[in-house]
Amino acid sequence: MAPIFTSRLHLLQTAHHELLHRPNHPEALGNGVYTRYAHPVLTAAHAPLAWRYDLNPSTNPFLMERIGVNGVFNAGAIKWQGRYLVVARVEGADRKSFFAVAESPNGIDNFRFWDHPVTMPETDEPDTNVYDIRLVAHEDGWVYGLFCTERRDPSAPEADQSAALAKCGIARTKDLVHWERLPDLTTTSAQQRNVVLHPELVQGQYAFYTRPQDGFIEAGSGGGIGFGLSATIETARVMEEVIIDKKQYHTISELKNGLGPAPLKTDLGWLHLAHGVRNTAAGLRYVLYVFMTALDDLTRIIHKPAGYFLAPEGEERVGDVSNVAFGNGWILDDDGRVFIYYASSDTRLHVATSTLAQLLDYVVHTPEDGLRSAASVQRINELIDKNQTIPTPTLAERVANAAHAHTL
Ligand code: M1P
Repeated sequence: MAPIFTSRLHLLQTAHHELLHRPNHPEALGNGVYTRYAHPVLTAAHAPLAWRYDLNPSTNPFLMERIGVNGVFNAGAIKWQGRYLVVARVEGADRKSFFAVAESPNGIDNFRFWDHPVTMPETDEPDTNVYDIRLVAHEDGWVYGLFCTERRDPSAPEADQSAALAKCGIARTKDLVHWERLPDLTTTSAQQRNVVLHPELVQGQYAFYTRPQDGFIEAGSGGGIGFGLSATIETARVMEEVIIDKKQYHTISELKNGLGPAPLKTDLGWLHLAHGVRNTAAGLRYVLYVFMTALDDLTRIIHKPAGYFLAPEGEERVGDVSNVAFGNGWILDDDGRVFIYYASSDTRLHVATSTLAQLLDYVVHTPEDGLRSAASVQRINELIDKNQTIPTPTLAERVANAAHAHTL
């Protein structure tokens, strides 16, 4: 065996092993709503060596990478037979995305891809690119994956090689290995991305959260998070979309928004994670926000904290598409912990942990957006006034509090 092959193989395997086994640890303090973790849970470097290298020394004597992986991000998530699974968007150096399952024993580290990426069947109209899957364990017994399928816009002139059509692809599985592809969702909108299946039937029908838009990038006259029903999932058709959360001037969702994962059912309402997009001189900025809809009316928002829940920070701000936080997967665990899988800048996948109790407190008690600077000042003044009614702790209490903080 060529020495260069042997030594490179050893170095590659060692580095890969260390990366996959690197313990993750929570970042200090945080905002009390959720806890970020120090390391991304998945990156391009987590992709198995066997996906990227021909490991035969006679056909790859330099042990060079044959197939490049560019990024691992925007993952759906599910707790499956006691394991924490994400179905990540893996993007190759060739710009094609595909899905791959990675699992972890604890949801925060030691994520490892299954041996093969997902073989997603195609419809009669082959997908050029598939991405951003939302996993839903539906009450009908199937696990559904709804994702964006993108194809070149057939009406675009030959000179325009970037015009694309986005639709919602639908597939279902019982084991996350074998997927049955169903026809793409039909709606009245020109384009659809960020479509999510509600986990329960509504009035005996399949319920979809949509994001109608006119163009591939611009929401245009469409936009907002929509909601509609389809009598069947086998040929899903949503002919009427009610906008439940519209884009709004001078908010984090001024340009567009879209739902993240399927909502979590709670005693207070359906808890939603979504992303909002605004334009800046430096390009689009994607942040995550949270809202809640009524249990008896899925189109009625009953709580919506102002502004963002999570925005890209530090290194998260830089990547292939910088200044992007995007989340399409979360897991509510049996003990009330919530694992929020969010990607940064279309490059890597992170986790933040919270609890249902914290998220409910956040969604119910965070002030709503007053939509004017004066309203924001008024909210702060109200908080200051409230805080000024709290008695100042004595010196003895301050010393005791400091001692307690050290023990945490
Ligand atoms: O590049 C940022 C995101 O852009 C799109 O999101 P949206 O449909 O809301 O514009 C998607 O392509 C998403 O994958 C990507 O992270």
